[in-house]
Amino acid sequence: MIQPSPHLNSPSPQRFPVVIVGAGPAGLTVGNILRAAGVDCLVLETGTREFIERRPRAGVIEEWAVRGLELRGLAGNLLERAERHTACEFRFDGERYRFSYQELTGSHHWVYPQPLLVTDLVREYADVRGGEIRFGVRDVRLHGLDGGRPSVSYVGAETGRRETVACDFVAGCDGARGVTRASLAPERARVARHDYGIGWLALLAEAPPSGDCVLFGCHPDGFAGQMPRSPGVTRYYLQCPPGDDPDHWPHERVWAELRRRLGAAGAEPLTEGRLIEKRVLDMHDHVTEPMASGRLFLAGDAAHLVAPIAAKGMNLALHDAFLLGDALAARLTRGDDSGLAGYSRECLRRVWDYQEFSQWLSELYHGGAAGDPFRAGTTLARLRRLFSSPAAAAAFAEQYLGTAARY
Ligand code: RFL
Repeated sequence: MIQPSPHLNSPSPQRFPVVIVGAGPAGLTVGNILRAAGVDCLVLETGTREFIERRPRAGVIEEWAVRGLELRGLAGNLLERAERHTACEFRFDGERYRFSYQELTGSHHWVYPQPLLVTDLVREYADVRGGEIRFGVRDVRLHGLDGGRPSVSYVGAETGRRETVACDFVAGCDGARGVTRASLAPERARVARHDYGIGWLALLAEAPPSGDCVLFGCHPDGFAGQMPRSPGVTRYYLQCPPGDDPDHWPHERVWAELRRRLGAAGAEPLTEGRLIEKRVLDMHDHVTEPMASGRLFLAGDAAHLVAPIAAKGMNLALHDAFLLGDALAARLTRGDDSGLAGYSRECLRRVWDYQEFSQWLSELYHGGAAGDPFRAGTTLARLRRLFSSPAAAAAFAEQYLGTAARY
């Protein structure tokens, strides 16, 4: 709901052309693009700088997204430190099936932990490009989005007082649990939802990866995955009931299940390590359409959540941010409105494509464990087809890497 105009009790009301709510990959990328174009903006973030620089999440970044960051001067550390991945491996029916997508397409994935990317983006925004950012803010509210004079108010971390900032545009980049999405007029925005009815136990292990690539175990007892993050830290996933309690998964049980579900003839034994993160994620998606209303533009998880099944969420957040940053800069420096007018439509094409791929992939991962012999049969056929049909392999590679010529 749009809040009524607040009582202006900030000592010195301030003005920025753009207020960005949320300092995740989406918000910080928009901020960096605006600063590079000489546009002033303010980022408001509920967490502390230390918190956002450490929060573990994504790792897989697609090549087009890395090139987009590079084009905007934001990929220096990433290009130096990220790992290049050229293949993934499926394990099913007790066998290993390597899928060498680089051999097939010439394209690859990058693996760079999200906290490192966020650290790079904050440093560039605040310390290099002189962007303004306020951490630890509370109770952010948006006002007057439908008129020509919107504003954002929040309770400041140090002052404990409500501050108000006038602006021309608000970028809602505050993630899936943020507040900006709720400010879209309900009669103008539709939220489409999908619930997979599946949980994943998301784990981070203090251990080097077991093998040189991403592993997908499609097992009758449930999916298991391994995603290398860095030489000393590896992410694992185990399918579990939605809403399961992570305490049901002590160290021994986790490693026994991972060994079983990722086991295959000739596979290296898993390298075990201390579990430094253990949480249950319920797999669901949602998409808000359109992603804009009045002076508010949503980007990233604030607009669309895609379950981490296909490792797409941060990639979509970056895609939105490139479009929104460029569109706002064009509007504010040249009066060119075309980017903002087409923003939502342009983002949603890739968003829906990635949502559809996640659904397709979900059946590949989970169909064999659904307890339904018919689904187990079709899932096995789908898996085998990837390794017997060059056309199916090429289609999978294109979606996995996000390399379609058009969305
Ligand atoms: P973020 O990263 O959630 O950032 C939002 C920021 O907004 C702040 N915030 C607020 N600030 C001000 N006022 C409020 N009211 C606020 N409410 C929240 C938050 O503190 C935060 O700093 O959203 P953004 O920028 O849209 O980025 C999205 C990505 O973080 C997300 O899609 C990915 O992490 C998803 N994801 C993956 N994506 C990939 O592309 N590749 C992957 O390999 C991948 N792996 C993953 C993932 C997500 C995971 N989890 C935890 C759901 C693995 C996991 C386990």
